[in-house]
Amino acid sequence: MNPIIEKLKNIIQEKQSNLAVAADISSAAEVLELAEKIGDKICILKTHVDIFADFTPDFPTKLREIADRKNFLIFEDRKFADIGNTVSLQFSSGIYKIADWADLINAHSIVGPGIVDGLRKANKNSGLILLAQMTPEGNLFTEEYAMKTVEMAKVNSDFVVGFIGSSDKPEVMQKVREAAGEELMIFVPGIKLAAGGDDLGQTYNTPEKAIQNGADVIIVGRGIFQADDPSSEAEKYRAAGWEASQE
Ligand code: 5BU
Repeated sequence: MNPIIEKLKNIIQEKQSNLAVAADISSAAEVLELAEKIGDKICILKTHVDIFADFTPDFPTKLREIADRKNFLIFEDRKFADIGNTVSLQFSSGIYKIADWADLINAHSIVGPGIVDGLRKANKNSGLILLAQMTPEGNLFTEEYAMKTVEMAKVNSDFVVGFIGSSDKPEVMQKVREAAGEELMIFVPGIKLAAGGDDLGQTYNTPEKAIQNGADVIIVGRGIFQADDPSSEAEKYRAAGWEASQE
């Protein structure tokens, strides 16, 4: 088992928070400000570092300092999707050097187990999340694909920590939950207190629904960082996610 799983489960219990915030802001400086504001409420801060206009190599160092002080993990949502050799380079090299700082990363299983091996080759201390499902309308993920992804995770459980799941096909997520066993975790984006969608195909479900379907961690982006007061909004999602998990 990847030790990141135990670390994350401890954070969730200690902070009574299964909330991950997706900081999809195009300024690294603003992401650091957001992390200071909401850091006490979350178990994970999820980044897309390739959207920053102002990325510098000290961003991960600064975010790490906040993460350690406020006790949350950093998840770089890079969604690797290439041959093993290429993803190994994308993970370790370039401007971002994700392997040096991300606690969690994710990858598409569509390319086969070589992607897991390629990422493992460059891995230092990260845990890998495989995409068993996605949230957008009209996505091509099927039940068979999700279950094969679970199999791929199980034979790589030294490195893989769990799955991205989606409430848009709740029956599939429930099957993933059953097949995943106790250790592997399910991370679910597409969460808002008011269900619905956006104008680009995103689908939203409530924290309660995601947790009922088997989510261990709920991922909320615009619902929190676009609020007038992200900190009090994060507290609402933290409470909703935690209370649902206790039922
Ligand atoms: P939102 O603002 O709460 O819609 O942001 C959702 C985040 O989760 C965003 O960073 C997406 O890249 C991410 N995401 C998703 O929405 N759906 C998926 O299936 C996966 C990731 Br995988």
